[in-house]
Amino acid sequence: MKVHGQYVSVPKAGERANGDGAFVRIEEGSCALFGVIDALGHGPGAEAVTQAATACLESVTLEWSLDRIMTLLHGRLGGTRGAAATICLFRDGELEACAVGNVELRSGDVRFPLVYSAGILGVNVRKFRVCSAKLSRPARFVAFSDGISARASTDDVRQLTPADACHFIMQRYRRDNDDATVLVADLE
Ligand SMILES: [Mn+2]
Repeated sequence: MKVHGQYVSVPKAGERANGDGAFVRIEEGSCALFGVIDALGHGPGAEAVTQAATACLESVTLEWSLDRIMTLLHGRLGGTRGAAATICLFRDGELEACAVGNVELRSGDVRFPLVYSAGILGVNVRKFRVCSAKLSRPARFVAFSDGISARASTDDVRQLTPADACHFIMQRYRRDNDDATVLVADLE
């Protein structure tokens, strides 16, 4: 199994700080953790929350369950304004995903009925809902924050590399009144 992931993240028009963020961690043995984070609001305060979330996710061991990773992240963001995030853990041919708030996750290749967890990371999440799918063939996943229109389609970018797909979606579907992030991960 191999993982290839790319993302693009930009602040809202006229803003230098970015309250959105994304990361892709790939470890030997074909294990990967990746996701998109959208802190509440925008500007420097939101950017600080997203940076704290990314730092937490960059340092966590990938031997943990996704539920445990989300619980740690929730604790780390305690006392902040909070964030929405969709985080994915790919291990042994199986993808697990957990979405708190409205960061979308889509795949045109496998049925992946994501159930969103209610609440705000760092503020109030009662239960993390983790969805999983065994991948028996290559699959592409696209995650994006609400700075990207929900009309964005994974079909449009089927033939593009992950980097080109990110740029295409950003150009065509970005709403410039919010920070915007798109991440494309090919799992094969
Ligand atoms: Mn947003």
